[in-house]
Amino acid sequence: MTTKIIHFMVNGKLEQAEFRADCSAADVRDVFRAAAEAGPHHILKMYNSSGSVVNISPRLEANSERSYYRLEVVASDLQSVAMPPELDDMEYRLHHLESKVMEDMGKSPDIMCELKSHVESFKRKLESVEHLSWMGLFKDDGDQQLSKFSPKPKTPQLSVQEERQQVRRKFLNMSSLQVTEEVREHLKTPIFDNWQWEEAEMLVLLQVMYMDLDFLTAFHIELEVLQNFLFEVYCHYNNIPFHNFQHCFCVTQMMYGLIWLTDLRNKLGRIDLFVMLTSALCHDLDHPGYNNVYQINAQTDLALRYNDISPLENHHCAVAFGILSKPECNILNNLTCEQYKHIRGGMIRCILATDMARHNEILNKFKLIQPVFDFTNKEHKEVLMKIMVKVSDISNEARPMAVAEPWLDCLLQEFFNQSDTEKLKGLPVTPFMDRDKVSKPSSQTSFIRFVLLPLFSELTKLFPCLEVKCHCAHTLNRCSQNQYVHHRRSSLLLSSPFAMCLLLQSSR
Ligand code: LUO
Ligand code: ZN
Repeated sequence: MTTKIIHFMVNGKLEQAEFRADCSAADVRDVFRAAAEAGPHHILKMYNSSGSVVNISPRLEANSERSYYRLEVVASDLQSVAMPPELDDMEYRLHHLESKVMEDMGKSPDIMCELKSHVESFKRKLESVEHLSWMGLFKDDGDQQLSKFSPKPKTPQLSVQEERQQVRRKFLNMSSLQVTEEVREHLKTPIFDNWQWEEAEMLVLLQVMYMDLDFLTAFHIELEVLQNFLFEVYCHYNNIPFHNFQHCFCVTQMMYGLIWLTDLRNKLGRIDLFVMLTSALCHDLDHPGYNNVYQINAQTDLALRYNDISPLENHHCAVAFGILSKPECNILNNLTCEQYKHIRGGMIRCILATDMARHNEILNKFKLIQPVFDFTNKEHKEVLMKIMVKVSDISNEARPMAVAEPWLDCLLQEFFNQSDTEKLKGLPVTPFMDRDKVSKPSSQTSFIRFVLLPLFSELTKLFPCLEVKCHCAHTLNRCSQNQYVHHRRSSLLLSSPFAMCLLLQSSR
């Protein structure tokens, strides 16, 4: 039986589907609906490589990976999704009551607005089937996949400000409750799945990290000030595909896991742990979604202000200290001058070190000192802290497949946004950002082989506990590009919950 291969892009991912000659129109539609993770009420549209709409049917022309179709979910006729009757009644009663009150008082009192926003948020909850899970009830991974690729759809009727206030209210309400021991332990492992958690829950977990490392007692930080600081950091990350608050949380959580995994609490002073965790938290503040190469080529305000020297990383650090300059957010308020200078210097060094243009400079320094590493040597500790923040920053690939995969799509989406803009403005386009040039498996395989593995294997020489008996790692060299995805899926075998699930070469 002859079959036909269709290559298409959906949610930032290049997919392919195979159809037999005799398959029905409904079969074809179901395959594409599933690939787009579209619900029964979504409308699908397919565009060919020249951008015109084509019909989704068995007569769809076969194509190649280069001339892929683009599959989009263009709308969801949610109005046809019947709300539970009691909710409709509630809305009706509310509307009727409001019109009555309007007659008497000539305006709807605040309580009415409050009630209205409660009904709206309850409605959204129903639609999005979210439920509280952080009290140890893990959300199952099944069909409640959050839409990972596009930035979180903001609720249209709530402004950004109102949305943030809602997150703040949820955060403060939940933060007084106890997190279970199971969640606390899970938080220290690299298999933590950020996709299962809402932003308000992440803020609670960040607070748990600061408390579990005893930073509040050690540095006389009032809980309310820490909460204001964490919420302000949340507000200063932008709603872009990759460098958003979720990325900040992942990097901070990986740093937290590494601190426990490498037993750094007994090798570095608590103040240096505080510098690393807070640097991770702040390292991409107010990222615009366009990297340094773009900033410099487009001669943006940031490039101008920082003379083309790591404009983004300088900005991230400046925004962090801008937040800390607000008394209600200043977690450094009760420190000695000595401590403040140490922390400020450490955060500046660590955040500036996340500029990937300096990757080799920093890694080579670490390679030099690693064989004779001395935990009492100031310079040695400073290099190690930079390495730890760098590792946390780019280690999505060290997480389980289901967690790492969506991050690569988010990253490519941000890179494609940038290269599209560069093409429009006639600016140079970075090859691995060009949607017409990049192939996911090959760019990722080379990133792992040339960037991530050398970094991790050097760190593992200092912390052997990071070594994982992953029998497949060395076969990474052998696997050809297009087997990358299949191979990686099979090779992330956790030897133990606390081992880094890394593709480490048996570098002995
Ligand atoms: C490395 C990097 C730089 C900027 C923004 C994101 C990233 N990350 C990644 N890049 N972070 C995680 C990952 C990842 O898993 N894959 C990639 N892959 C490609 C795009 C890549 O190779 N990026 C890259 C590599 C080296 C470099 O400077 C030495 C800059 C970007
Ligand atoms: Zn980052």
